[in-house]
Amino acid sequence: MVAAATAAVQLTEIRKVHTMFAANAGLRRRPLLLILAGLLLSSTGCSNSPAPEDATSAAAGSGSPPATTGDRPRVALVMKSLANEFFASMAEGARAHAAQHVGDYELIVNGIQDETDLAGQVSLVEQMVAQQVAAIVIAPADSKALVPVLRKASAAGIVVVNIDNRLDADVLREQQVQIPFVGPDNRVGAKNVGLQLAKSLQAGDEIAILEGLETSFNGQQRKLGFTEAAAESGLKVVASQSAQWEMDVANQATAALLTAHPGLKGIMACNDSMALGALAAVRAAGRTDVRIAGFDNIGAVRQAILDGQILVTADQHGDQLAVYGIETALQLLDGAVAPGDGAAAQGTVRDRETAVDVITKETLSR
Ligand code: ALL
Repeated sequence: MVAAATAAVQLTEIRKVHTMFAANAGLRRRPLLLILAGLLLSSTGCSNSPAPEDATSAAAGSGSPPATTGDRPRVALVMKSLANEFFASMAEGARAHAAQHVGDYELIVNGIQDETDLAGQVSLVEQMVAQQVAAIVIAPADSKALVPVLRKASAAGIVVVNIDNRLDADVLREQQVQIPFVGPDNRVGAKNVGLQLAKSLQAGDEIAILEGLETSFNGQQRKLGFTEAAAESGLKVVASQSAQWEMDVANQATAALLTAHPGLKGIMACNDSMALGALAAVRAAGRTDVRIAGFDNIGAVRQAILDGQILVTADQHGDQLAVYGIETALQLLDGAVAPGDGAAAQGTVRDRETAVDVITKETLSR
């Protein structure tokens, strides 16, 4: 009982810090949801936007304005959970880019509120198709489930660019749709993070992996990278389970793991939200000997690294990911190139691999 109450208090504290950093990332210390709602409402092309509370569908409308306003194409950024700071900074990056290229395109920003709301994301794409945007740049919540609706978008003449979480290659092939991918090598990124964590542990030490949504390719790749790092370093993976990218789920999972495996020495979390949830559980259990790794480099985790509470994370430059995707979309809209896959011929857009860097106390203090 006492432990559960302490855990709840610590999770609340970590949430507060998280919200503060998210607000700072989005600027002016407003609560995260308000910032996100603000982002949505201030995006142009959202004339039918509902009240800020309904941020999920704020970019959607029933009307069908043309793909271009004046001679500017409308580009829709469709993200995942807007409760995750990773996507708040992605939106900020995209908006900054749009502001610098006002004459080139008009940006519509939207996303879902819950990591597992696949139907919500499918419906956002449908709404963007109905609005006849010129391009959709999407970080899919699921690597398979989004393909059919994106094929529809593509068949409707909309340029589609996949960022962050790669769509399933087999399903794309089956559905005969070519969508370029812009994003990092998650397996390599996670392996490097895992190796860094291993440096502070000893061969034979027990670790656990907190996975993302099982149906997301980047989550699967990070799990593989962590597993490889553990194997190479002689660490024993005693558990690997999904915490669905979510802080609360990771918090409960970690509390249970600490009870089931009292000798646990490390936790490799496939994103920073889950690393923060794990940290709260570790602190609530009074454990100071459990090392934690994350992935994303969000503000609250940077602070936890500086404070010595989380050991390492990966910076996948979320604020630039959407920008690269938008640039690819604009190139395709230009008509000089066509969409293609990694092995595409000249005159097509190839996949673009983006950077992923290991972040530690040392790199942050440079
Ligand atoms: C992934 C991103 C981030 C994020 C996660 C949660 O696609 O790469 O690591 O934390 O989505 O939605």
